[in-house]
Parts: sequence; C-alpha cells; structure tokens
Amino acid sequence: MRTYKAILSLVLIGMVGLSPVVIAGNTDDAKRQAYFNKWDADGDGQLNSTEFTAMVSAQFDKKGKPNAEAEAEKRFGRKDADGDGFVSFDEFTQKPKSK
Ligand SMILES: [Ca+2]
Ligand SMILES: [Ca+2]
Repeated sequence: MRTYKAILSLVLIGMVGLSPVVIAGNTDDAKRQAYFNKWDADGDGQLNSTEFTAMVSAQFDKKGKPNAEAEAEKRFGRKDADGDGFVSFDEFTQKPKSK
C-alpha cells in the first residue's frame, strides 16, 4: 500500500504542479508569474517589445479598447526601468512609481 500511496502523491503533486497558483503561498505572485510566462514566448525570462505588445494587445482586445500598440509602447517604456529593452519579471511586477 505504501508504494500505492507514494504513486498517488506523485500524481497529486504532478496535478498541483500544473496549476502553480495552488502551490504558492502568494497566489498573486504565482498568477503574475504564470501570466508572465504565458507571454514570454521565447522563454528567456524577459518580455521583449514584441512579446509585451502581444500581451497588451490581448488585454485590449478583451476589453475592446483601441490603440493597443501605441499604448503598449508607452507601457513598455514605463515598465522597462533599467532601459535594457526587456521587461524582466521584477520590472513587470513593479508598481509604477507614483509621483
Ligand atoms: Ca522573452
Ligand atoms: Ca529591463
């Protein structure tokens, strides 16, 4: 029975692993990470302008808002805090500085 239980828990872990939101204590972060990963098309851990624009376009499409590309460009400039041309996950989760 022990083996059976071990296999069962492995299966459960596997299932949980498919939904990172469940395992992480901080669900907001996990959600953001999952969302970020979804748009990180080449998987380098950063969003380039193409990936970022695709993400913003999808958000705008969903809400039926126009001018996604212009807005994406603006947001990209704000998010890319160190200006290296990529938005890292840290930059992505950073709250825009309010002044
Ligand atoms: Ca990328
Ligand atoms: Ca950057």
